[in-house]
Amino acid sequence: MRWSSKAVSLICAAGLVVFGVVVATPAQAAGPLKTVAAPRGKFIGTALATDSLANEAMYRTVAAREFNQTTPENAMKWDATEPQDNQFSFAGGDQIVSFAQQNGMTVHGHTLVWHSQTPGYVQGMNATNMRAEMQAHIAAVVGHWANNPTVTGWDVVNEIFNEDGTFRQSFWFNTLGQSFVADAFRAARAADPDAKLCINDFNVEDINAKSTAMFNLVSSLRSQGVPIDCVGFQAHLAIQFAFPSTLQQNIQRFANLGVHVRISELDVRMLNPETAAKDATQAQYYTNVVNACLAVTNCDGITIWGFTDLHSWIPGTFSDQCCGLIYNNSYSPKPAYDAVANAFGPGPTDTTPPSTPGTPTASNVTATSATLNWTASTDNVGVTGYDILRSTGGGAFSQVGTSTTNSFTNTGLTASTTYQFEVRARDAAGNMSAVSSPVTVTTSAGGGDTQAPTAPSGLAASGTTQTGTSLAWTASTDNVGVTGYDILQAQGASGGTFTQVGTSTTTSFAVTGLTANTTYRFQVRARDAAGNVSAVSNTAQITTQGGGTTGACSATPTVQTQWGTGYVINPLTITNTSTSTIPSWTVTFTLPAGHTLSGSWNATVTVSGQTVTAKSVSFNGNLAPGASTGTFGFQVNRPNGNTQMPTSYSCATP
Ligand code: 9MR
Repeated sequence: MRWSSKAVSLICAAGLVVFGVVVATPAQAAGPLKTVAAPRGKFIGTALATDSLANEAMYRTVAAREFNQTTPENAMKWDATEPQDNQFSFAGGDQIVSFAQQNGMTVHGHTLVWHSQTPGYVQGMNATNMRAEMQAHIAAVVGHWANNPTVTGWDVVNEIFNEDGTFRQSFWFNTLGQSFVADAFRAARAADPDAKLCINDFNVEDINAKSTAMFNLVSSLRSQGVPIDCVGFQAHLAIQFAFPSTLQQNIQRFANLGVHVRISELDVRMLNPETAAKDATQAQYYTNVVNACLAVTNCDGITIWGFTDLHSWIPGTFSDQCCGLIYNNSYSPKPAYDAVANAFGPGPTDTTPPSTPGTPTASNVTATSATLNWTASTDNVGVTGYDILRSTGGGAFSQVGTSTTNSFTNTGLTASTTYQFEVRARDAAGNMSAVSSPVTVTTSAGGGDTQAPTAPSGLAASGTTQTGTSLAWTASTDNVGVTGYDILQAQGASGGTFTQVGTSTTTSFAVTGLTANTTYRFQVRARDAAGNVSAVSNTAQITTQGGGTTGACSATPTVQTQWGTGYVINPLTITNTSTSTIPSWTVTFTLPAGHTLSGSWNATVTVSGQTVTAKSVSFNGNLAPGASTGTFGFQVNRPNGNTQMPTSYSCATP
């Protein structure tokens, strides 16, 4: 039911008086929410609190009926999981995970590294100890649920930015610098290679300085090979502030980086008292959020930060505000409930299961792991993923993992042991296919191969631009097979340390994110199926091209991503090269023939022929001497395969 003004007045007439507030009691819309969200390929979740789950039957009933995803509101935070150093307590998290498991919900872990709710023993450490403490905490907490397929992902770092896009001066940042972010993601990946690893923040719903800082960080971390898979937009909204009108555009630009996005903590608060009119505005905000997520393929779903106004963080934090959720204090659905249900649905419930996946084939079988591949199944509303089932030595099959592709690597196997694997598919409406025929796999003997691959040779760089270069080398050989290569990078013509910036399963790699006019050296090394690593190859050296400098400022492009018919330059870094503050800047550059601008952010842009002119906006024009802004970027369409890049960058003031 749409919450029309007519309906509002009818319902107000029949309203209930609860705690002195007139609260509407709409007829229940098409639901439950998970039934209307699933066919659209989105999850709909709620934050859950352990005490309410333990004490209130109604809370359990509604949560189980409506949602197919949950994020523990507090139970997996540091103060709950490791209140004293090395004393772990997983009871609260386990309680939520088992409720989720019983009710077909996935669990998103929240949160590993945060400035809040972290005990004092961590905050006072020196850098060496704090880094080790963080890594050990992540290993233990992520490791605890790593083999539980119900726990599908984690908020690895939470709320690391200030509103102006600078790093929050938390004890993490003040002690470790921004390196803690990459270190945290690497530790989480090591603890659970299958978990989706997210960065999460608030006030990043619109395209603004903070969300752009997050965008730049995610893009730079990914170009360095840091394992970051997803971005959470908390969406703690309030009707006294305008709806973030660029939400869809904003989450789309992140999705374009290849990450998944999620609305992670949605609520829409209002100033006291709650009224029917405010509830209607709130409902519209909920509609808008669902529509934005529906419009972006890589938006996986929405977690509401609780569901009943009876239990919400809002009144405790804002004493003059309330009522941000979709059920009222007495568990009656509010207009916001209808808004969510109607935005997702209603639609006929799909009952057709996906076709049975093909029999898996096994490859890369080692003493401890095997990779399975199978022919994808098909489905009328779309296959959303696969369950992988395993039997040991002819015993019963049980689920050992899930995959959203038609491939899966099972690790932690025992040497010289025979297993059987089957797969089944799930569709967007939750229907399950029949299981495939089994494949039999016998792991190799332990101790195994210790012979390293030969060192790769003939490493050469070509196509060097201001921000990147293409590496290619001659394959190495190995007795049990080369599985991939590590790419190592050092800055300067000599000295420095080689660090790994990526991996490749082919004999080439595109390096991105380099600084203009800078010398780099590269090496590669090979890995084999048993985990042996070769010696490094010869060293290839390059110097990136210079950026454009004119007068008081310079403009240096970074090619963030490119595909056959387009590319994104982000950021185009503007630096004040003069000795006095500049109030604003204007950059011009030339697009190659046939290239057209298809989007830009955080500058006022005009195009004349192939010449693009971009002028700073209110928050990124003012630059102190030597200061830079990395907020402006743009996207270009090009004829397929034409790899030319814009030229003639020049920067002027004002
Ligand atoms: O809802 C949570 C509340 O119960 C806790 O007391 C509070 C502690 O800081 O955290 C609340 O959840 C926050 C979440 O973990 C991170 N984003 C903001 C949320 C609301 O404050």
